[in-house]
Amino acid sequence: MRKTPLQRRQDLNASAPETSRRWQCRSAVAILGLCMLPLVSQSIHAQNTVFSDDFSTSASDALDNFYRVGASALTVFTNDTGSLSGNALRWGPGAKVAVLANFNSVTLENPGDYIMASYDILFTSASGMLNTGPSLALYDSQGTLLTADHAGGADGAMPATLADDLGYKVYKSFNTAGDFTLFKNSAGFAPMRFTSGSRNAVLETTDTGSGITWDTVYSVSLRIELAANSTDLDVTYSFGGLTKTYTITGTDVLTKTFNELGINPAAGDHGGIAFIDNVAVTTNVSTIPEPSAFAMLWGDIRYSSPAAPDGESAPCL
Ligand SMILES: [Ca+2]
Ligand SMILES: [Ca+2]
Repeated sequence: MRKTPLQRRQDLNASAPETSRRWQCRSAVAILGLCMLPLVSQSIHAQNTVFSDDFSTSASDALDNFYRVGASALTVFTNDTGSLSGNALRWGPGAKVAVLANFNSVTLENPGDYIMASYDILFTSASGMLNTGPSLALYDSQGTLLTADHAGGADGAMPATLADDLGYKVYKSFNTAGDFTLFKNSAGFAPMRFTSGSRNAVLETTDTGSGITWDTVYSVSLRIELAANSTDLDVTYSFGGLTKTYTITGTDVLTKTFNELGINPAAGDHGGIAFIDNVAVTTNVSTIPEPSAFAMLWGDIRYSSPAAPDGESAPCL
């Protein structure tokens, strides 16, 4: 029987809630997809910061994000020279101490994956010693993290949590010959450059002809990238305008996982006064959310959709 215009309008109204619910479900899926796209894209291609500290929240005698490895205490002072800004971490004359920071593990799995650490440094007074200078290291903690200051000697025995670490360290001295060095640290966290043997095996040393000038800010960096053969590590390390590259091969490849940062402005004989600032560790390794986090987000979408006419929840799937 042919329906009247009134009946056809009533039929249309009756089907509207279902149509609306389906449309909202599909919209929610579309919105979720749009929301996830930049997230996934960012995790694959973007540079992610896994650690940073500009010391802006540090009290004068406390380090928020670092542990001390060495007998000398450190202090935070204001210094606005060059790229230094506000608070900076100050090493006193003669201080034999490194600092260590832990961060979420980064594993280099695919060719082109990299991790890079950097900081800015300023020396304001000489110690009269040239066999010292800044170091920067990246380590694999091997599952045992330092979780409190180690106030023993920086050139002495390390606690068990540090004695198993594996990593690489760049060092620039005040000398102009044999002054720029890449170390392999296969016997634990090595705060100083002069402890010999496997503690500080030399991978490469360069005569740069350049010393270090007082009252000048330099950037120090160490970048480790998985090579095209998925086995070697391509390292780029720099101090100011000096840059070197080195490919780590064979048994020198100690680890492809890094979760620990080591810094020492006076990694040799007693140093002068130094300030560091703008410490950062970045990587291009993916940081896609954990499946559990995705499930929670998806659950929110499913159960926030409008209720069905009979009052039951209306999941989209
Ligand atoms: Ca600062
Ligand atoms: Ca360890």
